[in-house]
Amino acid sequence: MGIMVLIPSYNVAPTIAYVVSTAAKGLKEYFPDQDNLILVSDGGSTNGTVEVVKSLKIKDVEVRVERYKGIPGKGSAILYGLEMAVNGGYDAVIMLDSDLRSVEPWWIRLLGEAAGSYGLVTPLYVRDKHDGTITKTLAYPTIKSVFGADVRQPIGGDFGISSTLAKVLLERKEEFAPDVYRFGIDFFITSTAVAEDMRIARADLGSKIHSPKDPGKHLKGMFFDVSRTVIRAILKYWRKAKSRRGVSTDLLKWRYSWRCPQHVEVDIKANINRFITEYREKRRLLRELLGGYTDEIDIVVDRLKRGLPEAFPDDLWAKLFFKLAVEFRREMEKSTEALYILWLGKVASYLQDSADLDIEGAEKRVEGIVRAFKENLRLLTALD
Ligand SMILES: Nc1nc2c(ncn2[C@@H]2O[C@H](COP(=O)(O)OP(=O)(O)OP(=O)(O)O)[C@@H](O)[C@H]2O)c(=O)[nH]1
Ligand SMILES: [Mg+2]
Repeated sequence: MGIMVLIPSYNVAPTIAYVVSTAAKGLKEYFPDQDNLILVSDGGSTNGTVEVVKSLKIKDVEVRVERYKGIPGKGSAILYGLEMAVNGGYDAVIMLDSDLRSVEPWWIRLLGEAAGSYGLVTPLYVRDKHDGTITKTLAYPTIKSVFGADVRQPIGGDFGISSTLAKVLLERKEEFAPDVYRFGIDFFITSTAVAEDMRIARADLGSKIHSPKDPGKHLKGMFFDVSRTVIRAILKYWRKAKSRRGVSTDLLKWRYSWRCPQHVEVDIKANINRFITEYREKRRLLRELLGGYTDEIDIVVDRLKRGLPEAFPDDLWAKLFFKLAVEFRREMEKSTEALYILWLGKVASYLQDSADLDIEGAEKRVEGIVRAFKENLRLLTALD
């Protein structure tokens, strides 16, 4: 059959034409003589996105733009496309973000390996030390420690999904609702592929250059979607994941890749103050859920104020996260609210520590978080 390139879009008129035409080039060059399709799955854009796609004159590859129904969000757009791909008999689905500037035709070649040897191809990018803070502190440490899979970008967005995985995802999506319809979709995909024993690859895509966002403004909603999905995946897949530790992932490379991470500017002081303010407001909630740990969190606040290194120790972060993951079964709303506040503190501490580090140095800090997660896995035996 062929490959479907699936592009979720919402108000991306300035960037969508480039992504669609690059995907078309990649399909024509690397997967010729097949019935390929580019599906733009739009969430009701009001800035002319749909009109831009319709105006493109692309030859030899079918391009469609459709409006999905249901809960607004990236996940709804993706699940709509997966359903169409399964019904249409496509061999694989390649997801591409619609705000990408750095996508190249050969990305299609590497991600398209999901039509052959792999259940899931995940992206691997060089990212700024300040970028991807949900990945660094939560998604990556979890996939590497709890699931034992070395997938550095488990929520990277640009995936290659085999038809076998697509079917499993559609069967299981409701168990991850409602966050799976929003930004929980990526971790749902990765954790399900690992739990189902699929072969996983990492594709070295170079750099991800896309529309910048103000982390302070946009990350809160995304954090709730992703963190709840990470916890749901731990609760659902804990037993399978335990027996799956040590899943190896192949590295797929192209002849070249661009290494120019997109710069992300952060205001460290503002991050610290935000955490302290939120913590003071919600201290009672944290005491209720985490009991004696509030004394240790008070020390974190003090160390952050004084600009001391490792103000929020990795070990404490891992313990608190696992405790809240277990608590999630009883108190979902409260435990994610508490986790959000603690995460603000962990990010502030990470930003302070990595201020003078280069990307490699910061990467070592991230591996420290992974180690702490591994050392505290016993806290999850409460789920046995
Ligand atoms: N259809 C649809 N697409 C969406 C929606 N929200 C986001 N998207 C698309 O999902 C993709 C990823 O969204 P972004 O907002 O770029 O998020 P991101 O790049 O993963 O996140 P950051 O790394 O924080 O910038 C883009 O293609 C968006 O256009 C939505 O509500 N509906
Ligand atoms: Mg983006």
